[in-house]
Amino acid sequence: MAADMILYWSSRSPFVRKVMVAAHELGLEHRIRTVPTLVSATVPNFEHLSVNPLGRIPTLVLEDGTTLFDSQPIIEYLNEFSRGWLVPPAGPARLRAMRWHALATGLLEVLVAWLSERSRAIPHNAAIAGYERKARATLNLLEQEAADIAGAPFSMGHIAIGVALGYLDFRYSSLNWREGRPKLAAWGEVFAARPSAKATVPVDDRK
Ligand SMILES: N[C@@H](CCC(=O)N[C@@H](CS)C(=O)NCC(=O)O)C(=O)O
Repeated sequence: MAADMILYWSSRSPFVRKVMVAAHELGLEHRIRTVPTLVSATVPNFEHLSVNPLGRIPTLVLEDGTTLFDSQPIIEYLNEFSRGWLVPPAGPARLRAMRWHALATGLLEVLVAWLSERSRAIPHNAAIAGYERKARATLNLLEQEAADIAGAPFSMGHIAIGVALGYLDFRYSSLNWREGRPKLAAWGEVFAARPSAKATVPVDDRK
């Protein structure tokens, strides 16, 4: 089947991974051509800026040329495009999925900001302590809710949580996030065993 969407992509980006997990879950991975794209908050990628003025990935370009920015609307589009089941249409199920999605995507934002701070020549220690505090507090809340997470139908909220846990293993192994969080750790294993998760494991190559 010919690819009819273009995804500006990196094997390291957790936000891109959210989109790729959704694409695999929905059976859309063959409809998307991935374009390896190097982005950075400090070094401009002028070619990519002409596609997305924010200079960010993921960026999805549809067949009619429409450009979508940000992992959430991209996943919502893919779900609608395929009449999928990752975004509950209404009611408490939707609220729960969106709430978990926002919580775990917020955790990813904290982790990415933390990574950038710790790679500075002179890191701001108070900022690093703040990121660690927020990351640990969010993980504690996810542990409290782990039984509900495990029991609820798989949704975009689950994708964000699973990707955040995978990103912790990828970049923050020293945080030992599983310690004291057995229920979340067990759910993390279940997520990691899904074919969509196995097909999208982060890799630290150039892009
Ligand atoms: N809210 C965005 C965040 C995307 C994001 O921050 N992506 C990073 C890569 S992991 C990026 O493009 N960084 C380059 C920059 O911010 O200039 C989403 O969910 O897609």
